[in-house]
Amino acid sequence: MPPARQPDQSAPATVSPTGVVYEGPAAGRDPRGQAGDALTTPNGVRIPDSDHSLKAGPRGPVLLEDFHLREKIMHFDHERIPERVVHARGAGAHGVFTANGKAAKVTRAAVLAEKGLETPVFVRFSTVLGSRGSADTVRDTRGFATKFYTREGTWDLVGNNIPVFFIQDAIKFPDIIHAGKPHPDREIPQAQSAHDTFWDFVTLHTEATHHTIWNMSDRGIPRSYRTMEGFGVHTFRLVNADRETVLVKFHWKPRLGVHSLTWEEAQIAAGVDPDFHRRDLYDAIEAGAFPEWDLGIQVFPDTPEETFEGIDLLDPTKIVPEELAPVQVIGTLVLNGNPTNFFAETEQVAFHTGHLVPGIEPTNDPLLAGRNFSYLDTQLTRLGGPNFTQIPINRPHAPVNDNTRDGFHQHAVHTGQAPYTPNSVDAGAPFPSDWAEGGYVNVPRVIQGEAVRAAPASFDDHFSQPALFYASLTGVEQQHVIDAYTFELGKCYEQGIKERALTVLARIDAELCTQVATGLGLPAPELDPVRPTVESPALRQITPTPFPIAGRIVGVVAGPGADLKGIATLRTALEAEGALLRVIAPHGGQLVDGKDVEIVERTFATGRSIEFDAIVVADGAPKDGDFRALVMLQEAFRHLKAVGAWGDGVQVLQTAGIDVEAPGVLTGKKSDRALAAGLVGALGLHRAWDRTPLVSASLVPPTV
Ligand code: HDE
Repeated sequence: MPPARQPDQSAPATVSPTGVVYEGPAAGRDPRGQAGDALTTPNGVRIPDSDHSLKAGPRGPVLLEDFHLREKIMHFDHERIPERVVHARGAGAHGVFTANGKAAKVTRAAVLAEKGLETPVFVRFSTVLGSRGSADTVRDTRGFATKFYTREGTWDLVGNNIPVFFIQDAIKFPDIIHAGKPHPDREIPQAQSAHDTFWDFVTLHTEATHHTIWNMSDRGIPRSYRTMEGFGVHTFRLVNADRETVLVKFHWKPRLGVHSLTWEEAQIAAGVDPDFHRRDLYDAIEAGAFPEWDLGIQVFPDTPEETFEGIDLLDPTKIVPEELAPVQVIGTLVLNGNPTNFFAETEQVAFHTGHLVPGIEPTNDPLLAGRNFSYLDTQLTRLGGPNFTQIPINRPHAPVNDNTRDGFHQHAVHTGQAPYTPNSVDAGAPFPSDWAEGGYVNVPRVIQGEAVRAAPASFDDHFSQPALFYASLTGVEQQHVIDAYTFELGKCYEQGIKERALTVLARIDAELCTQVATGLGLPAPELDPVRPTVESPALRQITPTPFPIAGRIVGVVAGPGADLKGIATLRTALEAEGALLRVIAPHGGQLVDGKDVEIVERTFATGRSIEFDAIVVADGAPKDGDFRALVMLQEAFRHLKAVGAWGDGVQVLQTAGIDVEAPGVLTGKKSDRALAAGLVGALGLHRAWDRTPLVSASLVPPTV
């Protein structure tokens, strides 16, 4: 135990920052932010007026003695902290991770190993390139960072939604980020990779090819944070109770499946709802549709070569296909709480790859080594000093007795006189822990080698895995990749960069290269592509398996005179599956028919197709051909969403030019069980993929 205070020593009263004693969560209201009903200064002085400065007469000069003015403005002037240099835009949520016990064989970390153990977590999702206020739906990698408040200390798994990274060595990180961020002269484009410097970098550093093709696939524009996979990217070393080690890669598998936006949807959303992913996450949690992921590991023997089936496990640009090493589920994450305050939690949360607990160790992946340096550094600048672990969202849930002292924003009032070990003054405390006592004791490893600035030869293979990825996708997904490269490179000005990019694509797949070249109006270089001999079906997003539809949103176009009973029937069926129904009408207010009442949640002016996973027209909806309703339906149809109608609502579909026989179009005489079941089934498949040939959703018409 820490030493007791000396008899002659006193200390600040044990009050919260608001001057009130905090009695813990059981006491109900939390007085640590605000207390009392009176408006006060930060020092608790009650004030009569916060709208007028103290002046010498109503028209006179402001007096320097106005301490309230000074304090109020001083604090406001300092409300912002530096945004994250990368991953500035994000959204977070609280949750709980429950281990299923299967990892006990491979790790001693209780958070992963102890069956049924529930560990509180905070997760922050993010984009990489954009500023704090940038749009959610841009094409980019997404961060998936999880802080586990384990009883053995804090463990952070700071991953992404793409299993590989752009670069193999941390020393290049400033370079790739400088290339991806807006150009330094005009500071445009914001949150975009579709510009010269990004493509200049990734075509000169072809190790980036694998990550780039994932970005150009639908993974770069997720439907929702809830429908993303997550990956630890690096290989980690797990250590079990017998001090045996294995190498592992971490995977988060969303229970709702992996789904994306279409490119047009992503672009529309960036304008009409830049908070699209943030809103989706918060709304789902508020509605009780708690997002869930299974945490899985791929396990590899810890051999001296650190390879598996010829794949270098230290190379963060390589995956190990799941068909070679299956992902074994070891626990489940549920996000069940929104933050109370964005700044205090989501903005101030500080992740660090070096936050590890006994049983989880890093490997020699050179990217991971650099990260272990970087994340502490960045917190010093962002959070203003070394005591950021004392900020509420960063506080460990394990006892801390660390002998660090002082520094900016020190909240602790440490007792004792001997903040060092061993000591004979404070009765020796605190004491080190060995392996048996739960100490973080590294597994001994032999480390040798010449000091060289070099990478292993296996790191030189830059094309075989991008080719495997492309070959493994379905035809529809491949077309999206072609569209994305054509768009992004089409936004570049430098001819040389586009030509170099085509030489990279030529190594991946001849057809991909030819189609992108056609779109750019350039000749396709003829280079021998890597021809993958196997495919990895696990890399596909489009699968015939329907997924749960919790949190999906169905818009119902209605208006005065619409069939409100039919709407209520449909809502009941959707809510039974955890989905939501929102009524869209020409104007706000309520729709009333006798005792039946529906609240209009979106109007033709405020609603847009991208908010809905499916749109259905109710019997009795207006037939005046309002273009806003028609555009909404046409967009949903073009984006391959389920659309439908019952009763005379079908006429509205027809006015919008929608073929009611097309795949994914559901019609019925009434809003009945069959219509609801059809809708639930269609939502579970995410999109009516076989409608693709009927709509011109592609930028580049496929060559025959
Ligand atoms: Fe990060 N990264 N990173 N990164 N990263 C940061 O840390 C860095 C890398 C990732 O929601 C920063 O607190 C270096 C890979 C996520 O708060 C910074 C290198 C992966 C987040 C930083 C990498 C990531 C960050 C910015 C190369 C996926 C957001 C603010 C060696 C596995 C965490 C901060 C959050 C954030 C540095 C590479 C994921 C500057 C030097 C690889 C999800 O420290």
